[in-house]
Order: sequence, then structure tokens, then C-alpha cells
Amino acid sequence: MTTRPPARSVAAAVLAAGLCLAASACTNSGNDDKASGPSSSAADNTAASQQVVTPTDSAAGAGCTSQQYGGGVPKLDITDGSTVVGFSQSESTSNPFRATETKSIENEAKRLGVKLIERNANADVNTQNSQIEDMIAQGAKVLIVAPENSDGLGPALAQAKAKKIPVLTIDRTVTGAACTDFIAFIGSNFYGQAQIAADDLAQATGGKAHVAILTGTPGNNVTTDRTKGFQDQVKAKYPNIQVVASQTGNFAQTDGQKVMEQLLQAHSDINAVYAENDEMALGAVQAIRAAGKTPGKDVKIVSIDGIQQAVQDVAAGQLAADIETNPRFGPLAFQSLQDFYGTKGVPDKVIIKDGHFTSANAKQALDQGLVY
Ligand code: GZL
Repeated sequence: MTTRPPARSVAAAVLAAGLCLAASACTNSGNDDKASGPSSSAADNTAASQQVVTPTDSAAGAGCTSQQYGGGVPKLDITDGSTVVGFSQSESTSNPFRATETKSIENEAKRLGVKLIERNANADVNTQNSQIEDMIAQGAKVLIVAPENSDGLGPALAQAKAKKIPVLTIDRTVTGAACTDFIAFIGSNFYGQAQIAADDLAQATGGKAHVAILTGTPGNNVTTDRTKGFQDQVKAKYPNIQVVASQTGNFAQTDGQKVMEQLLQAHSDINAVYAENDEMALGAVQAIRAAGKTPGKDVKIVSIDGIQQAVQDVAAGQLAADIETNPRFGPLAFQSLQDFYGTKGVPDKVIIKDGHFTSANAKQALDQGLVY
């Protein structure tokens, strides 16, 4: 059983471990707001990852409590050992982001004595609907959901709402209204991450490149914001960076490799890649090598998530930079539920701080165990 240090020293550890990746990504700009664009000051770029998910300073919206949610739902004590909390994971834990997210929820549930049941939808939205309904049938009285996509969970969310079972969404949002259709959204500023990725790619290429974008799975706010944030930043600041191709790799390594192979054959001028997650970036590295090119030299790559293998690739020079998506939601998710059932309430959007790995700090972050 993991025992956590007292809250005070956790906060101190977080501050010691590093700062958020950039001023704009630490404001509560939310996922779809137009972040003012990341600052790229040296202080920000020496940021390392956070060991725990910590909210940014400001949070949007008044606090939502069980008295207000959907006209009022039963007040529960989730740590009483009998109240069942259901956790719905969207994708396979073969992705270290998913594995770390799931482990973080499990560890915090264990630490608090929460009775947790969980399912993994393996990236299938119909499966996720039926699994959520199954957990409700198994007695779940409140749900933590990592949604596969923004619009596909209507049936399950409607059933939860009808049965007055609150839903807290983490890492992706669902369509609907906070404190009515779901309690709140906790996750990263995906738009801000993408702006920083554009800045990193401009720095790596001297502001002149033919870029291929490997986009995430369609139909969720992460892909939408990471695509729009990158394109907006390039359009606003980098006239000599041209996006020559953009295709989904479904956030998966095998798809990322296959799509990258095809794009390299179709576009011999590609000398830069923006991957919307590390799994696809790792696939792209394989494809670039198979094409007889050197990643980090012939083709500059920037990615998002900050998983171990990718940060090692940053330290080794194959990747130019990697913006972290911190998956350690457990403590904040359960604290949010306790605030929901208490008097403090939960803001509509809780945007978390992420690390930023570059050649300047990747090795140090790995040595300090800050990378998941
Ligand atoms: C982000 C999460 C994304 C990760 C990908 O919160 O939804 O989904 O960045 C994952 O690795 O597929």
C-alpha cells in the first residue's frame, strides 16, 4: 500500500519537482479557449514533470456540490468502504499514459479505502457504454470516466443521470454541461500543449520545415485542440513552416508507424513531424529509420505525453521535445469527489499542470524519476 507524505510535503515536493510547462498552460485557459500562447522563457523550459496532478492556480466556475448537481443527488461518503465507485478507462493500458492513469486511480482508492470497480473499453465507445451500464448494475453510486470520445457516451450518461449517479470526467471531456451532465472536467490544456509543440518544432528547425502531423483518434476534444492549437500557432508565428500532410494514427504506435511510412513515400520533402501523442511518435521513429533516414537529424520530431521511452528519445536526440500530459489523476480525482460531497464543490474545469521535456532537462528528469 502506498503511503503518501502529508499534504504539506506533497505540495513542497511538487514545487521542488518543477514548475508548470509554460505560463499560458498553467492558466485555466481550458481546452477550447485560445490560450495566449506559451511563454518560452528559459525558466518555463527548465520545467520538469509533476509527481502528482496539481490544479493550476485558477479554476473556472463556482464549485459544484451534490446538492446542486442535476437538481440534487444523494450525499455519499466514498471512503466508508461500502459505497461503490466505478472507474471507466477508455483505452488499453499498453499505452503508458493509460497504465499510469489507471494505477493512480487504483492506488488512491486503496489509500482512501474506497470500494472501486473498474472496466477498460479498449478504445471502443460502444464497449465503454455497456461497461458503464454494467458497473451501474453492479452497484456503482458514483463514476470516474476517462471518455473514449466526446459524443458517444450518451446512453451510459443518460442512465447514470436518471439514476442520480454523478460522473466525474478526467483527461477528456464529454459534450454537455458541467454540474448537470457531469460534475466537472479534470485534465490538461491540450490547446496550450499544441502551441508549445509548434514553438518547439520551430526552434528545432530554425522556423523552416515541411511538417507531417500525426493526429489522434477523431471525435474527442484532445485531438481537436491539439490539432487546432498547433495550426493556429504555426499560422500566427511561423510563415516558413508548412504542413504538407496530416493523418490520424489513432493515438496508437502501430498505426503511427504505418501512416508515417505512407506519408514519407508520398512526401519526400517531409523533414519534421508533430505527433499528437508519444505512442504515434515512437511509431514514426521506426518508420523514419525504415526509410533510411535519421530521426532527430533528417526529420525533427515533437510529441506530447512524456512517457519514459519518448523522454529517453529526447535525451538521445531522436525527439526534439516532448510535452507531458500528466496522467496521475488519482489524488485530485478523489479529492474532487470529496469536495463534491462536501461544501467546497468542484469547479467546471480543473486544468492541471504538465511537464515539458527538452534536451536541456530530459536526462535530469529521467534520473530524478519524474517520468512515468
Ligand atoms: C490525454 C489523453 C490522450 C493521451 C494519449 O488526456 O486523452 O489519450 O495524450 C491517449 O496518449 O491516447
